[in-house]
Amino acid sequence: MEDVARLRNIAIVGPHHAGKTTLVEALLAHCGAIPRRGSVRDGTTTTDCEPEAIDHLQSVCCGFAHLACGPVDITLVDTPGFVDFFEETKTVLAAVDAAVIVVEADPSRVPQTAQIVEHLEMRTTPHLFFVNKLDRPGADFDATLAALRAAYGPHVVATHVPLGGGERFGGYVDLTARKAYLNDQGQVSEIDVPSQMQPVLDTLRTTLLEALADFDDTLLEELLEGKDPPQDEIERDLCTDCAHDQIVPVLVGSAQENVGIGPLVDAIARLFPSPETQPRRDVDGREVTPRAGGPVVAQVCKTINHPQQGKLSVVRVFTGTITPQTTLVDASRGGAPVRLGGLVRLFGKRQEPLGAAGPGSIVGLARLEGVCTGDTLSSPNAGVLMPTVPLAEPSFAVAIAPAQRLDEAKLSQALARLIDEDPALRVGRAEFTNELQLLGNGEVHVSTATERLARKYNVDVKTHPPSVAYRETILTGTEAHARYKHQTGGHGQFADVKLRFEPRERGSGVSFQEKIVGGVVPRQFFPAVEKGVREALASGGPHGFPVTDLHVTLFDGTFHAVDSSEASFKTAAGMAVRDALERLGTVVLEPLTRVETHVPSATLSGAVAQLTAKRGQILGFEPGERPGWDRVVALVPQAELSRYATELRTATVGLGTFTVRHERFEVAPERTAAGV
Ligand SMILES: Nc1nc2c(ncn2[C@@H]2O[C@H](COP(=O)(O)OP(=O)(O)OP(=O)(O)O)[C@@H](O)[C@H]2O)c(=O)[nH]1
Ligand SMILES: [Mg+2]
Repeated sequence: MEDVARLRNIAIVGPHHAGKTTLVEALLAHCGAIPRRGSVRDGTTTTDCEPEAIDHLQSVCCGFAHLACGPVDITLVDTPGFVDFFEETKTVLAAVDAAVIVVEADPSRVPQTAQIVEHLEMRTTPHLFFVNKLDRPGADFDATLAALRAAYGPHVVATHVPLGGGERFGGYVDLTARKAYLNDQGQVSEIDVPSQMQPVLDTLRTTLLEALADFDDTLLEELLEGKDPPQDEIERDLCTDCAHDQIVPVLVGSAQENVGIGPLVDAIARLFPSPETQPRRDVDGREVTPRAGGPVVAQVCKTINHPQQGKLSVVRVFTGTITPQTTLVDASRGGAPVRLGGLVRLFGKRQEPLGAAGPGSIVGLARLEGVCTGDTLSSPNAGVLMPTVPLAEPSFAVAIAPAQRLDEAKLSQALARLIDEDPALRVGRAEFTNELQLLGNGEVHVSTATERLARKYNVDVKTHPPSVAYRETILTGTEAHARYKHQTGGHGQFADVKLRFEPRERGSGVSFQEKIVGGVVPRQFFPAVEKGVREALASGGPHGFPVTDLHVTLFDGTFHAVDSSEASFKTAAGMAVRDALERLGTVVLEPLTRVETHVPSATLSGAVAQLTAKRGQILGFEPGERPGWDRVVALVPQAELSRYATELRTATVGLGTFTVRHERFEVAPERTAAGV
């Protein structure tokens, strides 16, 4: 079992395509954890092991790997960068102690780091930036650094700078040690700092020292006296400040070309804290300190359902030591006992059996049925519950049905397993249409889930955009008379009704009343008439949609002492309804949705234009939750919103979010009504 001080639990985070999976591969190869690096393009990386990731050349869930490097044992969590998968990343961040944010050497990509940085800052998780892809033509380190500092403040400081850039990118300069390293085909050699770079390096080094001096008075005095502080003092400050999330170092490199990997390993080992100094708090605010002995407290940060190997719950052990024999309970489910089916360490898709997992470790627990992501597992009576990460409401839905009708039960089982693995997905019945829907955080999230359904659980499904719950109504009133008379051998059937139809206000539904005088229709048939009316309206008007917002009165009729029955009155009522609707004609009502959209102010006009183009009616503007953000409230026809999650992202560099709520039904414009 490792000593807790040796452990580093690091998430590799950052925007889509920044090079995270490639960087993990480079780190593993650098430290000898894998003999040869794989590539994203060939689908041979350690952490993109799910077929859906390989097919789409992008990570679709978190992947785990570990490496031993000198004095430290590092667990790396490769996270998916695509915004749809952010909820998964959020959950796993609760299990790590620090994060490397990978960002391309392109200032226009910096805004895409906002969500993750905000989350790390909220959790005060120590982090650093790794400016990647410096080998690419057009790579611009200076502008990227400036954009990072502009976005996140002066405590974001370069500790390394590239030697050249683009095609001439050849290595890096370590600003604290004032040493330059040339990278030639993976061979690193120290060279003299190029003299033409000296002025820039001096400026950047001063910026670094000044930032450190904000937290160290001795250093501040030395700087004021014009002294050059000794390197060990700089290093010490950097370690303390980074571990306390006060300073955010910026490192440089190319994951693909293996440049800057050594300094990154070094930074992870030296600047980032071990679990020893990162105690967590339980839901009551009590500190959970990592100790090898004593009761176990662990929390599930991810669930993996493997068709063959079964279920695996990935946990972060906060305190205590788990062995395959340890007795654990699920504290989040009333202390239900759980049976450990094995203890493993994850390396991509490989599972390595473990004898014990001490405090601070991230390990897999096999076959824990009934245990979900977020659950606290502990020794019995530990009395500790860890806080869970609240997940965002889904923003995208598809209607889902099995391709084969007989697979209905199989589908609902498979959906349950799918949600077990990815709690950001939901399954529900749509309001008004009662359609079965799969909901997630975007089109890609949901389509990845349906691909997984087919592959892992062998259920082929049909999906389509959610049906829009159109309705019909009448705009004027009328009366209708229907007589139902049928003679079949013995008993006949007879019923005669006169119904009055009047429009009602929007949203009021259907109401029914009888105004029969003199018993021309006996009381016992009133419910049958009402049932006939309601069923006929619900089964659809001339356009085929349920008819609503009207008042129906039974005001006259006749009956036959022998032949009248409830069934015949119900039939007659239905006939009267159809006759009235045919004669009156109906208008189509469409559901209007209240949309609250939250966007960076710079993208506001685009977001508003988009809503207006969707026949949206802007209700108002409010300042956003963060500075530089705005909220727009609009009323938009539901029919226009099926791809809004994707379209809004396009209009807001991937940052916009929204919530929706059904507001009311309104008469659809003729063009829309004709098209449905
Ligand atoms: N030129 C260059 N290309 C790189 C570098 N790092 C990654 N790439 C390429 O960029 C693409 C995306 O790399 P990934 O490692 O999949 O990026 P990612 O951040 O894991 O992407 P997601 O998981 O989808 O968010 C791949 O084609 C890589 O080969 C780099 O340093 N230089
Ligand atoms: Mg990836």
